[in-house]
This record gives sequence, structure tokens and C-alpha cells, in this order.
Amino acid sequence: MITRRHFLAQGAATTAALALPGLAGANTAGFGEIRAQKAAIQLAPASYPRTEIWGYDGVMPGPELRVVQGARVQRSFLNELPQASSIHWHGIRIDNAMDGVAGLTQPAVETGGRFDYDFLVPDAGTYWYHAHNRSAEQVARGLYGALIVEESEAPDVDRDEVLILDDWLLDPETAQIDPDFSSRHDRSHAGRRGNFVATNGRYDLSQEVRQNERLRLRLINAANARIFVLALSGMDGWTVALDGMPLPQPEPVSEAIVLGPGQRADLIVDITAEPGETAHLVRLEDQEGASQAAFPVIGQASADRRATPLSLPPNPGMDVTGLDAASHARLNMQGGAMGTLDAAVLNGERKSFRELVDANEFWAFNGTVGMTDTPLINVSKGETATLEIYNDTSFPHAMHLHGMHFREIGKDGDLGPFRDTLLMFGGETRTIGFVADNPGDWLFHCHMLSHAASGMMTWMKVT
Ligand SMILES: [Cu+2]
Repeated sequence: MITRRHFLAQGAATTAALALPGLAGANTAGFGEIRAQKAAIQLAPASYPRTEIWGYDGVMPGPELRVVQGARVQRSFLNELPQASSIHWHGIRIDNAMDGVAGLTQPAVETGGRFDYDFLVPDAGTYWYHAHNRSAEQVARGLYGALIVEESEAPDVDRDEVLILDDWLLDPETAQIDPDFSSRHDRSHAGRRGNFVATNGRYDLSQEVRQNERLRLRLINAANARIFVLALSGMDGWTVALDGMPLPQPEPVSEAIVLGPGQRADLIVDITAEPGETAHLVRLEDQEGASQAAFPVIGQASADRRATPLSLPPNPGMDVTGLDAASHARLNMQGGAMGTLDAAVLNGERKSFRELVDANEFWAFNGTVGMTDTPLINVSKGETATLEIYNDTSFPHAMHLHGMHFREIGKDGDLGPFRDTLLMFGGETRTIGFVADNPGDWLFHCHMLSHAASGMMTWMKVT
């Protein structure tokens, strides 16, 4: 049994060992190299061939980067892929120059090139890193991993497990990744959805547990487009953080957990199933449930369940104040199949929807396809901004803001949890607010990556 004390001691020992100069390939300490490489992994069941993927350090998911809050992360990124690439550190309130958005915060790193990422992680929580050049292809090929920032005082759990959820679009005969990453249908509808679902690269992920054991489950949706709807079976628990940021109070998991692409949820769960039974993280789909991850129960950790967990400590400087005097903007999301978009500006020219379809572009923000010369929001550092978003399309979208977290402002003015990705369904109007405390050019885009690639991308400027 890994107790909290052991866990912390182990963490400290690991950090010390890897802090030795010249040690290459360190996965868990604050510095090292990270290589984007081609590799082959056994993704499908053993009767299928191995699947060619692109992975960080040749593995999928990429190495779990685990550091303590406030640490400096240094990774020299080496690109050994046949395409230019970059790494985005999703959810980190990061120095803009290190945000990894090819074409906005840095040039894409060409084949054989290198880029030194070097940044501080101000917030504890569950984050992830992934490719941010031609993301619809590169993330689908496997270029992602977890970035875990530990609280200086870890919560009292027996185990801490990262579960990265993804789906893959595989050829059912060869188990190879479908190489059409700009499919007209995927772009214009719900995005690229896979036919093979996995957790941490395994379709049959199974971890032995004991009754009344307490686990922290860090759920990360790394899929291109799939919305995961999840439930617990044989375990019971609380949501303690969303998109990395702690909730003020642990919230009992009483309804399905809905995770759009890019979103995360931290749960603290107690195993309630009896020894000999199996607990599951259940994926709900079409009124049915499938096991997303299995937890066979062997023996008992203790005779009784523990008390309700404490909330996680809040991250520093997280507040949304000044909403009354905020600078306000509006975003109309338009386009897609079964939408109302008649025409939009593409590369400076007004095009009919038919012409957009011919160009394999389908989505517009405020009448423009893709990035504009001027930002959607342009504010001074420290200013508060609000953004009303209308999803005038027939599809859900997961809107991700880089560099800062926001809170949703309810109809009656109540504030929702801090998030970096807002899942919006068709026809919804929602409003978010944030304090623009991080200077730079920040991307704001749909994390359904086929949508981002075909128009759903804009940016904000904080000076
Ligand atoms: Cu979208």
C-alpha cells in the first residue's frame, strides 16, 4: 500500500535523483528532453498487428510529467517526426512564449529541430501536454501526455491514478490509424470520432484495488472530438477539481461526469465493491454502459469507508472580480452541417457557404473563418473581460482558452467553477468572465480539433 507519506517520500527521492546534472531521459523531474517520434504499440487486442503511432519519447501516452507546484519545467523538445510540430501545455497559466502554439507564440519546430520549453507551473492540478501544430492529425496519432502538478501538501489518498481517455479511428483489419485527418464529413459534423476507445493507450485497462481503498482519479479527455459521459460502478466519490482547478468543496458524484475534449476532472473515490467483484469507470453511450477502466477488488484496505475528503487547497491569485466594469465581447459560433451560415470571410474574402464547403472550411466566429488580424478581445493586463458566446450551430463545441482560466457567469450572476475549456451544446448562449492577468497572445478555439482546423479559432490579446 502506498500511503501518502510513502508517496511524498518517493516523490522527493525521485526529484533528488533526477536533479543530478547530465541525466538524460528523465521523465518525472523538472528538466530533460522530450522527443516526438514514430513508434509502434500494441493498441488493439493481441490478435491485431501493432499500430503505428507518433508518440513523445516513442510511447503513448507520452511520459507522465509530474512536478510539484511552483516548479520550473524545462523540456528540450526534439522533433523527429516527418512534420513540423510544437507542444502546448494545456491549462497551465504559462509564460506566453512557452505556450507552444505554432504560428502564434512560436514557429513550428521543423523535422530535426529543437525548441527549449522552460516555464513555471503556478497551479497544482491535472494538466496535459499535446501537439499544437496540425493538431487534428498529430493529437490523433498519439502526441499527448499528462502533466501533473502536485499540491505541496498532497490530499489523503492511497493512490493517485492518471486516466487519459481517447478514441482512435482504426482500420478494423490492420489496426492502423485512418490517415484522412481532414475528412469533409468529420470537419463539418461532430469531428473525428474513433471506433476504438482506450484509457492510457489500453482498451482493457485494469488495476487491482482493495475495498475501501481511496483513489484519486485524474481523468483527462485527450480525444479529438469525443465527449466522454462517465459514471462510477462499485466505487463512490467526489469531484474535487475541474480543468486542474480545485472546487471550493468536494461535490458528490451523483450524476454522469461529462468531459468534452481537453477537459479534465479530478475525482476522489472509495472502492465500495466487495472483494471478488470489479469496480468500473463506466462510459455511458446510447443508453448503455461500457467499462472504460476496470478495478478488480482483491481484499480489503480497511473495514470502513473514510470520512468525506477535504477540499484541495485553492491555487494562488484565482479570482474573478470587477465584472461590473468588465470589457465585454460577443462571439457567434456559426457553420457546420445543418447550420445557418450563408457566407463568411475566408482569407480576407467573402465566400458563400458553398464556396467554403468547396474549400473544406466549415466554421466561422463572428463571420470569419479562422484567425483574424485583430483579436477578439484586446485588454490591458489586470482588466476583467466577459464574453458572451452563442453556439448558433447544430453541434457541441469545447471552447478552450489558453493561458488563463475563466468562470462561467450564470443567468442570475452566480459564478461557476474555474475552467479552461467550456463545453457548449447547439443553441446555447453562455457567458464567461476572467481577469486578464497573463500578458500575451492567447488562442481561443474549439478543442474538437477538426473544427479548429476548419475555422473555429480566434485569439485574445493581453498587453
Ligand atoms: Cu467544435
